[in-house]
Amino acid sequence: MVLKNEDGYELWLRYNLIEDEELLASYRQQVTHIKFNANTPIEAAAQAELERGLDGLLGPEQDWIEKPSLNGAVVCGTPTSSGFIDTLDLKELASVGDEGYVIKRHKMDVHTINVIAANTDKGLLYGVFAFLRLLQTHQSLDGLHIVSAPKVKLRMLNHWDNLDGTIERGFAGHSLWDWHKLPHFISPRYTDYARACASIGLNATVLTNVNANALILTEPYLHKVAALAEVFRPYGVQVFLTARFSAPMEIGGLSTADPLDADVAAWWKDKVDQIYNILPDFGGFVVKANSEGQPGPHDYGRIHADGANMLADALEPHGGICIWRAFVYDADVKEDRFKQANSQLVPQDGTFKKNALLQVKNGPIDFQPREPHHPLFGAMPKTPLMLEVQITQEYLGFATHLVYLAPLFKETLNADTYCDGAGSIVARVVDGSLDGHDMSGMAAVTNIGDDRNWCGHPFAAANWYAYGRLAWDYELSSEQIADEWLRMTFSNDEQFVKTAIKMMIDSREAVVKYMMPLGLHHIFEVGHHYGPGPWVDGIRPDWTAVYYHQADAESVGFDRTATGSDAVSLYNPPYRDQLANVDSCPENMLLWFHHVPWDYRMKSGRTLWDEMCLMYQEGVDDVRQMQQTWQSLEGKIDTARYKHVSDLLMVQEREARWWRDACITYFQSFHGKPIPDGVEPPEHDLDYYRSIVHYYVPGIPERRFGKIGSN
Ligand code: GCW
Repeated sequence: MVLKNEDGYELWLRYNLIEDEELLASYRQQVTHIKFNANTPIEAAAQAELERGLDGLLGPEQDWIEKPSLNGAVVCGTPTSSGFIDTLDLKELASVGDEGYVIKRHKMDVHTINVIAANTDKGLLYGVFAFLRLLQTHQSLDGLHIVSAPKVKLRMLNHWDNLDGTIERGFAGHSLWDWHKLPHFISPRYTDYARACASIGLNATVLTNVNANALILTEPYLHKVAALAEVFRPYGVQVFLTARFSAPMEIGGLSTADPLDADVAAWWKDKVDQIYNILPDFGGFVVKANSEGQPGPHDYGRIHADGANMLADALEPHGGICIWRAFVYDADVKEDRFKQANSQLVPQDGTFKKNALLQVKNGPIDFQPREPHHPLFGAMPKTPLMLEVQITQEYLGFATHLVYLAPLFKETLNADTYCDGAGSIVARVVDGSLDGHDMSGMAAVTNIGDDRNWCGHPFAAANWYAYGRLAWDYELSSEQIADEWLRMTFSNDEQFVKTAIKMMIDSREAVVKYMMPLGLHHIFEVGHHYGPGPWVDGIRPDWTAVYYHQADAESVGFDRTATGSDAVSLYNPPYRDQLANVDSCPENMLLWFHHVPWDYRMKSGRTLWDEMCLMYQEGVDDVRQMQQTWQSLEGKIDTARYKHVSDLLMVQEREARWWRDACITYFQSFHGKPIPDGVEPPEHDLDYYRSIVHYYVPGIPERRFGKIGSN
């Protein structure tokens, strides 16, 4: 059977007629019509989605609304919107809060009814998408009884989108937000964006880059923002904006942005009042301050909390929140960059207003292929800490490499901070349960652009999907999430799903091996970050590669034990002691914490040098395995998307060799040791790799390109 080519626009919300005749007949017998008393815009959106989904999946000939009997009905409602739901007296509703839902098959006399119940319209919206997901993934409805509620309150996307339409670290085209035509032209993509977000439980979006542009806070842009918010509102997606700390000077005419200056505080209060006049359900601000050249309170001898609290005070009367990024480090400070966020922020624990949260990256440096969990998690019990992860693959192969990130996200979520004994995992810091915080949140830097398939690589949308599913329930496994996404995006063919899941799971370790094995980190090309650059030096040390690997003729790696920067002391025992001891430090983190001789004996018995070379080779071989796996699936999905992935895997294999050869020749130049058997010899010499220059790499807006020394 020739499958119709698809362009990926529908993402995982493909409601194609179920091909399995038997299953289709069974579903049609179990699901015959809808009873949904939609009173609010969100309920209307939910009802429309349910009709759209059932029409697509079970066939358009059904008249989904008009049926007198309850048998086979999908009854959607809250106890107040539906008398029937009220009579069910569902005890589980007490545990699902404002956004959760209950889905069950309810037997009443000879009838069997499909119930989607919630306490609010948002819960119904999420319940409808969850119900449709069951059909999309061919789940049995027999004995159905799902009770689900989000573990984290704020489930947010961060768009590093600039007002000129470029996207910082974006590799899937230009920004979705057509600021020039807004507010009068509303692209249909905005609705599909909101549907996709709601389908995975995302409830907040930050439209603008954290390297912020104050213009977004001016009235013309606020009306443009309000037009987007109007589209997102029926899908429960709340709008936030990035606030440029120097805005009072740039658009307010003030001579200072000092947070302790009364005129500055008054300016922000007036500005926030103006925003809420235009956008009554505005979420609040996300702020990058005193980091990588962004303005902030330090410019006035103030501390982070002074800045965050000034904005929090302005937002508080409107119920808004201030999210202050903990991605702070200073070129003029000689301290190990790994430690600087803790040095700056831990002393301020407990001084932030109750409507201020800190947004903390998964690791202490910067979204590397593998990082230890950020030591701030567990170090600031009095402050709600949001987790920030990166979906866009700035350091993981752009939109060219197939890298499934759920295992990376879960590595951090499951990391034990030991701050309150064993089991004090990052996820429990983030969901607020460990320290009793009411506010909780996760944020992800999106990979979304205006490419037709939204994320560039046909598999990149899996990371948007995985982030949403984990922000709702971080206990979901990477495998289960991949299973859902593959079935909804491509096919329910069991062989395809099982095989592709393994390829996705393996892709996470593969990229670490062919880019930065054994704890190597931050060895990418300067500026655009595309490709290897272990030789990068000569600019501010913490933006070079040599600062992080510290290779010489004898040894390699960053000593972060007591004999070095002592960054390990930021962690709690037993993790701290495990890391500090070279023999117990996990080998995949070795060079994060130790400066070891090239002849150091690894657990395999091989020297570090031989192990590193073999790891690089293994990474290349892993990509070749992905190519073979994908070839075995030809014909299982449409030709267009099959070929798109095949072609990109060829690039990924070539670039994996590029990373391997550039790094091996570079590190070999220090000690001249032979490359071990089993590792393909580099195709060129070091000078060749160092001479490679790329122009107009995506993700670096023009204004930053070529300014060597930009990070
Ligand atoms: O990952 C780095 C990127 C910058 C980014 C910065 C941040 C938005 O190279 O492009 O700036 O982190 O997280 O603020």
